[in-house]
Amino acid sequence: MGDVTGFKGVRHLKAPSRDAASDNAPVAETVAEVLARVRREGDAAVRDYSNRFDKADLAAFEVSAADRAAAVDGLDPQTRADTEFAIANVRRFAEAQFATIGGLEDVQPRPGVHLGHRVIPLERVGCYVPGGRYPLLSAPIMTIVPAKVAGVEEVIACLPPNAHEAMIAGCHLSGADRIFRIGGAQAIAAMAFGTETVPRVDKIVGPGNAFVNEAKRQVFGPVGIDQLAGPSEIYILADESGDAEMIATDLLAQAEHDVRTRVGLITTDVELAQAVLDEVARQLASLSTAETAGAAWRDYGEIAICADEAAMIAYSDVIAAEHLQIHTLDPHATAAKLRSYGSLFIGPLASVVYSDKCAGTNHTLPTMAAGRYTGGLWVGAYVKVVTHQWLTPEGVAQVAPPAVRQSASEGLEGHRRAAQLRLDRLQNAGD
Ligand code: HSO
Ligand code: ZN
Repeated sequence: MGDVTGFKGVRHLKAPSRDAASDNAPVAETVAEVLARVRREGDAAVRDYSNRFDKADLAAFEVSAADRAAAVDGLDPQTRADTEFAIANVRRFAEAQFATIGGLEDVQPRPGVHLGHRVIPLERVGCYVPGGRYPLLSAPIMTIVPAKVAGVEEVIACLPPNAHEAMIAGCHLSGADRIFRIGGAQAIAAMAFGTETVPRVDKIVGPGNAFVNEAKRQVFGPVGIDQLAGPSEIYILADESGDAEMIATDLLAQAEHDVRTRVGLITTDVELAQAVLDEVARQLASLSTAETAGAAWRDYGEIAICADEAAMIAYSDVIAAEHLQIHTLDPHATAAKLRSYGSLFIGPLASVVYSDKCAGTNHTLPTMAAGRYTGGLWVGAYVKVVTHQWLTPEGVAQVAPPAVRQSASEGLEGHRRAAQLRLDRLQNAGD
């Protein structure tokens, strides 16, 4: 066991053998081509790419009201009830979060200088709903429900043509205004530029494969995006109170997503580290998704042993895992010391799987250390906070003279004139 990280107080029982960030597929060129063609040719290009990439030959991209109803009818009653349970929880939490985002009416940094801000929902948002090997029924809920809570007028959902029917039901029950069977980079292009049938949106949210991600990166600017989603991640911080079976189970629960899932244990307890290593191997033997989970564990699995809690926290903050579980004697005290993560799971009863599915916090979270500068998708991502001001003559008397001087010293004569003009007008009016 060497100090592979070079991180003080941290050594590895198992180090990852690959670096997720450097594994980017060479997709940029293909994506640029798709974007340019959809922009130029609209629906015709979308149709062509759907044929080519998704083997889909659809008469219409948009899911009709009848097809939406059929998809919902096709859900078995328990799945429908579980979906509605999840929607209700995500909505309640989003509503409570929304209540914390307030307008600001009248702040006066100086007499007569009135400043404020307004919270304005985006007009039209596009939610990309991934297909993937397993239909994640909670995926449409996490992007569509908070958009509606924020007051977005029109929420568009795009999902691959071959996506499971239940995903269409999920989009409908979550409140999508329009649903299109379009996937991949062509979906991002259609929503970013607009086509004959797909309206142009103001912001695109939701995770997807490497092509979707790259497409979001390339369209960003004229259209907003939430974040770039990498493969899922779970890290667990544990001391001697950690339960090896539970920790291994939770690690493998996310490892089964993708062969590039990053999973790790950061612990102060050497015996627990060894027990988790053994337990992962034992559980993999009977896990039906072991091919994926095992590969992820082999390449990206990590068990780091820390000299003390401070080293554990410092190391965890550098990793900034998408999901971070805390299994320590005083998990709330540990939680209070952390500052970089996507979402936190405090104590052994809080498992990532509950939040993945239905607890109510959003499961669209920052990966690849983006947790150092952002949290996950939330209702606040669907609004703009925009400022305004108005001035009285007293306010002009306050701000004009410094603005005149600053403009003059910067050599900006036009600015100086505009700043001076109001002073002159007020002066003349007073004469
Ligand atoms: N862990 C995934 C979300 C998910 N997993 C949904 C299962 N269902 C990304 O946070
Ligand atoms: Zn998951």
